[in-house]
Amino acid sequence: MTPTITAFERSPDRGRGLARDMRVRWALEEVGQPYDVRLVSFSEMKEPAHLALHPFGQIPTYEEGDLVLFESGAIVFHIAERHAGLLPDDANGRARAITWMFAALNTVEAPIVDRAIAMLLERDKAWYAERLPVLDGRVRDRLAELSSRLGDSDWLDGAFSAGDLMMVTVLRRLSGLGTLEDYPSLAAYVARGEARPAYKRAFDAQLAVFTSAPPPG
Ligand code: GTB
Repeated sequence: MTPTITAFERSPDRGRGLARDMRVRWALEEVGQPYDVRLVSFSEMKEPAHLALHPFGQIPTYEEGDLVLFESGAIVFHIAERHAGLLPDDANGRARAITWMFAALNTVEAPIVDRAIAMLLERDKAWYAERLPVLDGRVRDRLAELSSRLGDSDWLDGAFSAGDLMMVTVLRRLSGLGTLEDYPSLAAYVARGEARPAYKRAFDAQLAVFTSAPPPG
């Protein structure tokens, strides 16, 4: 059965692949599972039909027959569990790859999002100039630790896994901010992810949504 995912009708990132449908598209491409995409506007996301799929009125969602999922981490995990190619066969390797998925979402993405939200929504606050370096420091602490663990390896734990897929998409949230460039091994790690054929197919598909969309209004 062909799954259907949801994505922004018009992503604020203008097709840079930073929204969270990108990680789901990439996972589906890695395992060779065709998928359909239903595009939703910001207002549609808050309507009952979409809220029935996603309690928080967000993208991405995933529908496959009777199964409806939300949360990009849960969706990628589901795809990785049902198909070969994103999780190792041995139980311990599998558990470690899943650990890296959680680390990407809970430990690395959280401070990156905190900083992004501050930069987007809190610039006019009196305390912004003091708070930003604190948030930036938390991001950089995680990047230094991750870089140290990655060392000279291509991927976080042996062969490429769903853990790397998640970590690369999380680190890509830093694109264009000049932060990742201070951690050359992580910049190279992200570039290795972006060079994968499945990544490129997923990226092109989400970019096509933006480039083929009519101008707003
Ligand atoms: N924890 C959830 C998950 O992992 O699936 C979070 C889902 C989420 O944040 N979805 C966002 C959304 O639907 C889109 S991805 N937002 C609309 C809303 O909440 O009303 C976050 C995102 C949005 C835009 C950019 N960008 O423009 O660069 C990057 C990331």
